[in-house]
Amino acid sequence: MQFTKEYFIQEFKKRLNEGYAVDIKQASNFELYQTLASIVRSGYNNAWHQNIKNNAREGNKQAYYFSIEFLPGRLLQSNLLNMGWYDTVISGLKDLDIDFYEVTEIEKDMALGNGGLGRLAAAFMDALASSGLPGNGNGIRYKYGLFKQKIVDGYQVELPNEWLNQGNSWEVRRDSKAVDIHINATEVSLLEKDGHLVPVYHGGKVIRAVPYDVGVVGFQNGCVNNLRLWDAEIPESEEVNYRTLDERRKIEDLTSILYPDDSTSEGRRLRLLQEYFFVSAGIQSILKHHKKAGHNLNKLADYVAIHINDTHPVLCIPELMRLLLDEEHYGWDEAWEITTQVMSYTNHTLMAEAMEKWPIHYIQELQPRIYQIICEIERRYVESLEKRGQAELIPSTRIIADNQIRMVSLAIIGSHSVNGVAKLHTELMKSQVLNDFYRLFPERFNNKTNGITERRWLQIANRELSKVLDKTIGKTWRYAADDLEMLLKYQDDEKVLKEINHAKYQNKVRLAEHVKKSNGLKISPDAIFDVQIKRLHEYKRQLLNLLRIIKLYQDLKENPNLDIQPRVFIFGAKAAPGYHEAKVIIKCINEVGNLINNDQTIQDKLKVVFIEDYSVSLAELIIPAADVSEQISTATKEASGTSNMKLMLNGALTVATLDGANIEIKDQVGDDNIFIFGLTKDEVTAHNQTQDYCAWDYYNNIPVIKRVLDALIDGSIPNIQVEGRHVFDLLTRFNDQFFVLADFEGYLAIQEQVDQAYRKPLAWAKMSLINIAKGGHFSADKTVQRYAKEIWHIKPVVEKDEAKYDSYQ
Ligand code: B1H
Repeated sequence: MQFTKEYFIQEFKKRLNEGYAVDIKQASNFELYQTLASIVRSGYNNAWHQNIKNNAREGNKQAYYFSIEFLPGRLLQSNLLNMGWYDTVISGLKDLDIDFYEVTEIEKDMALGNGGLGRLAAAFMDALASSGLPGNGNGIRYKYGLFKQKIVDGYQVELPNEWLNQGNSWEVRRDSKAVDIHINATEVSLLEKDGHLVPVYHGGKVIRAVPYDVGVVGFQNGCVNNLRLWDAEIPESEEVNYRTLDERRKIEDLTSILYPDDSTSEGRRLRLLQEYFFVSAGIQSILKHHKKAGHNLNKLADYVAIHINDTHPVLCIPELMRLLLDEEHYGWDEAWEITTQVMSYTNHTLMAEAMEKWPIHYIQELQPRIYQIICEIERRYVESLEKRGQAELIPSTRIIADNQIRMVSLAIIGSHSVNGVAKLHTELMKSQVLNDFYRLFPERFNNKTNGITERRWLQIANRELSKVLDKTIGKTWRYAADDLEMLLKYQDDEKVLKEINHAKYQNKVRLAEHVKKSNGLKISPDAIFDVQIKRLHEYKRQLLNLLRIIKLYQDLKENPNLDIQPRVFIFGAKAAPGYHEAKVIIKCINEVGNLINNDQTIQDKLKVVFIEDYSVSLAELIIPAADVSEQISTATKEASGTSNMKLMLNGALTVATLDGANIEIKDQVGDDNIFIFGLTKDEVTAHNQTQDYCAWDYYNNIPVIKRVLDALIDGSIPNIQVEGRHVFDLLTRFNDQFFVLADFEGYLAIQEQVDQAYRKPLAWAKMSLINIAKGGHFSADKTVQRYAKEIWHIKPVVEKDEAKYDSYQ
């Protein structure tokens, strides 16, 4: 049946009445939302079911993306868009006098991730389905998403994010697919069974992993893939072993929180258990499926590609080995061959402190058999290097060292592909941090620059600009992101440039309304909206931005008539709960904001807005309103960045260091349409090698730096006695690990250019247009298509066929 507006209205009324016994006038937004979601689900369920059946019947090779984080945000609008129902539903609801956008606000963000890494995993889910590729996600169904951030007296306060309280409309619990996981055995012994020696686990406990599946709807192609998130439960047969509430709670806790407190050994053990839990559940489930389809495990790599997203799921490697050896009775060599053919790994960071290492005894306690297998992988690896005459590479690349398991080593040794997430990152991986591995296995290393879900960031988030695009270049860009380049023809067309500026202005008005409500602060859409939105981390250098704000404020205090373009500095950032320095920086941003925002003498030329509880949904509001995108990490530190891509696609101009994917953005838009400054990777590397950097020299010799830093400690910014001193010390006594002071003057100079450029609205709009036009380059569709072709060797199984979602019952 064709999904028409009339049909939708009739169905909507019927379901609302059946579900809630109310009519439209009485219904709450929650009831309206649930009703709408149920119609959407019914619209894709059949395609979902068919897709699973087809893949099994045709024996299509499938990718499984294992990630400890998935950060999809809200799904209602993107499902509607992907199904091709968006306009019909909006118009139907309008006829019913319902405000669609108000209804969408009810949905809680699915925030099962911290930042870029989790968002990338969600983008890849969407892109796989939208490319008709058979790809599944495998992760954890956390009861609490990423913490809810409140700012109290300028400090970050973390509150639980109970996103599941009102249920999740998009998930389906699949009891029949549950699997059991054995942990904490105290001993493993070998027993003969059916002519094989099999390990028998003594002691320990069994946990049941129950999957909740979320349908991932492809963009107007009828392809619905599966995102499988696991929850932990106590199996009925084991109930007597969990007698106290405390023991039961331990199991519930397993999937409660996204990032358990890693300052205690209990928290760290819990995190490791989470890693093993979703890995074991996922791999068991894949093998079951494979065997049920009647395939031989010898041929696993013809049907299955398993992707390890950062090292968190690396236990995939020993777990698959365990199942092949112990349950399927393969010999080591054959099992290893299968495992390495199936596994591939993405590295997302080269920061030493983020490289996972686990104490041996944690893994031993978790599962002694897994530890045995890791030891054997290590033993054979060391032996093979000795045989190859490359013993000198053993210490730096071996898996077990200093009583710790190095997860990166395990990942690289057990995979056939290792990729970085931007060209520079891959180059640094090969030439510096993982160079010894690169010398051993050059063929494994490759680059896959990140991408973004352009449909969400443009079609859904920026309807104003989308309308301008439709009018100017037609609608093909909605399907093929590269067609945005057609816009280049209009770079000197005054009418189009004005329309682009106007769209931006309307988005700024919308954001200003939000800021008025949330922060009680009036900001003018005529000012430059200068945006830095990302996790708070010293290497991302929110501090560099803040120091410049202080500098501008000092200049204005000296000369209130200073001719600068009014600017609103907008921050959105969460700090990891245990990351003290990051929290100190948040406090400083807020107090500098308080001082500036309440000072009448500077005539509203500066405002500082810290938008609390930054999320995917807030990003959808902020990004379309941004004029300037701050991408100012210390060169070599940001593996890729993805907000840089979202912001350029929405016409913001980037102020950037030559780091991560900023470099590729520059290559796309050209030097004239981006503002580059700062130390290069070679300069940073040289400072690190020679240890010649002296932050005190900058403080003592450069008056503008001294003046700004002194403001942190001389009481001129109220309420940061402790925090101001802390930041001052980080930048001086602790020698400014991220070269903030070295880059400060370059940053001031480039921002002066931004100030000048903004004064010429048409020239600015032209640069903005070029950024939008080139934004299509960073579509996640293209990125996953490269993974599909070059790493996973999977092929599209669904061709574009919009009609499929219309088989609506
Ligand atoms: C990225 C992480 C990360 N890199 C450890 N590494 C985590 C590491 O909970 N943990 O233990 C969580 C996250 N996240 C980001 O990945 C990079 O910093 C970005 O530059 C990159 O764009 C993003 C996606 O590749």
